[in-house]
Amino acid sequence: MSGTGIPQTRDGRAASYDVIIVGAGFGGMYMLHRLRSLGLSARILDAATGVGGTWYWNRYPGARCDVESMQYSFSFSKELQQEWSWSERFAGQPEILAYANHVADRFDLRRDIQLETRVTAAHYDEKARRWTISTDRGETFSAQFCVMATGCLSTAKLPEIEGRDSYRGATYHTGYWPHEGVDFTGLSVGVIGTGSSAIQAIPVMAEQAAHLTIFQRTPNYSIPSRNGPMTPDYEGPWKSDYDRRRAKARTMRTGILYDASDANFGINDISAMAVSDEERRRVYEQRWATGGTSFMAAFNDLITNQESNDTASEFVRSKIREIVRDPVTAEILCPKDYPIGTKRICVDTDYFETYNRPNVTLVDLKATPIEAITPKGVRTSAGEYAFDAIVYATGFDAMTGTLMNIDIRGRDGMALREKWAAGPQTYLGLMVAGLPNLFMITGPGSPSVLSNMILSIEQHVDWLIDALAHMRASGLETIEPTPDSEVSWGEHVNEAGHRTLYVKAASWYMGANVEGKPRVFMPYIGGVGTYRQECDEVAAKGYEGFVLAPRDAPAVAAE
Ligand code: NA7
Repeated sequence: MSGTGIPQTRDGRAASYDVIIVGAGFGGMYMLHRLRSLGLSARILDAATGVGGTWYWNRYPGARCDVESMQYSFSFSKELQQEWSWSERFAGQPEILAYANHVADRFDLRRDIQLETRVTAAHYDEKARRWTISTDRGETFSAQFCVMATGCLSTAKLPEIEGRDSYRGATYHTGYWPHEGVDFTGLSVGVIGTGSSAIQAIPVMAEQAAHLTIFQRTPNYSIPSRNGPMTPDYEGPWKSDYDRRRAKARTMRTGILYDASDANFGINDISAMAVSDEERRRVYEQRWATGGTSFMAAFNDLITNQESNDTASEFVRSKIREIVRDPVTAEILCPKDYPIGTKRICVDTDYFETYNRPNVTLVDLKATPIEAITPKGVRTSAGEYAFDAIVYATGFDAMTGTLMNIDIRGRDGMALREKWAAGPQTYLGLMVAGLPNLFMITGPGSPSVLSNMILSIEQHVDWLIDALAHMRASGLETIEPTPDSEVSWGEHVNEAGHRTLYVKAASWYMGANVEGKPRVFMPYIGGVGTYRQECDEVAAKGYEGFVLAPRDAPAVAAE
């Protein structure tokens, strides 16, 4: 407390705000920017030493976005999108982090961002109708609103393997990569995991390390990115047609235009089973040659029809067998027990080709499981492998992990950890019943990880800003979903998931990569365009499904 009696933080600033935002990634920064236009006081808290969120942490070699740079970027400022130039079709992590820093400077955001501060708790004070937010620095902040811009893949996960801490060499997790980089020259390195992060890192690491041994539990489908330098011919039409293209992208299922010059924007709106074998193969070959996630838009039923999906899965397997020279290795790399696209499809540069290198070995953990990490390396049922370093590319406690790590307590002391014990429950992925005035950006129950994240961030923030503006104009103090609206939204999200093949895979979308985590399909697969309409309709109907209470309302919201 200061001498004036106003609570202050360690840098002597006020500790009381209209809004506390947790997270200085793209979601938190855009929220802060928009809040300023409403005249609300706000502060971002983030554990990192810099802005950028996921792009701050994920610095592993080869880290790259799988959405094209012209689209994985903010649309809210015409000046920003015109003045920024991307150097590649798919930007690498350093460039995306530079962009995040540019955004922080260009919009003068840093003065309201407090770094090196991890939020540990957020408790709702029903009497004051405010949130008390505590940090690992021993500070407490008070705010009317709390915005969790905490990202979907921000809690890295180490595997629970016996002896993990006994290893004497260096260990790294792709999601917490050292900022100074790692030089693997001349080293023998083990990599555990073959998800997106590993698939990007392995080709780069293999060029440096003396020997790379990859431990694969589940093979992944991966499509070549065909990444390359940005050319004026590509950038020009985007920049001169940005408004129309962005507007169109907002209506798409994933928020991405796969081919902006195509009348149907790269979506082939026909079933894979409605064409001949030759035509199907031609389409897949063409998508393979173009590269990127547009492969999954080759036909309109690849994620809903098993028979159609089988044709795409088999095509990718045929490509793996073509590329990888050793037939035994090729077979181990071929995914066979889940439909393509139902674990996040990977996008790579020379991933399968890397297995043709003499300094790369693949270990099939299905045949020879890991028994332990030893002081020297990794022991499988077939023997021990000694390494100078082990890289864990073992993923994240996705979508809910970061929120569950914060002690969030709402009305009547209700703990989010308990409420979500059987899986996340939200209304629109934006709010939780019992947590008034606490918002999530791209929370579970919204399209989030199934979409172009920056586009979805903008949609959530814009919706929230409209809601806050409405509340201010109408003298309203709190907003909170009703339990009924939360239940029916949950059913809608679940039904949408079960209409697809996604539920057939043991993916992090389903919580399957974390022991004991409930198996629930967490993102909303109704599509970005549909979801936007649903959110807009809710707002147009006076925030249907929410209770909005005026300043002098009794402390407990009525339904
Ligand atoms: P992922 O996609 O969750 O991949 C993690 C990988 O680690 C995956 O291959 C796992 O195999 C493997 N894994 C996890 N635990 C173990 C143990 N105990 N033993 C062996 N292998 C293990 O994480 P990423 O970081 O690659 O990508 C996450 C997202 O970030 C990605 O989708 C993009 O959106 C960006 P499993 O499949 O579980 O058998």
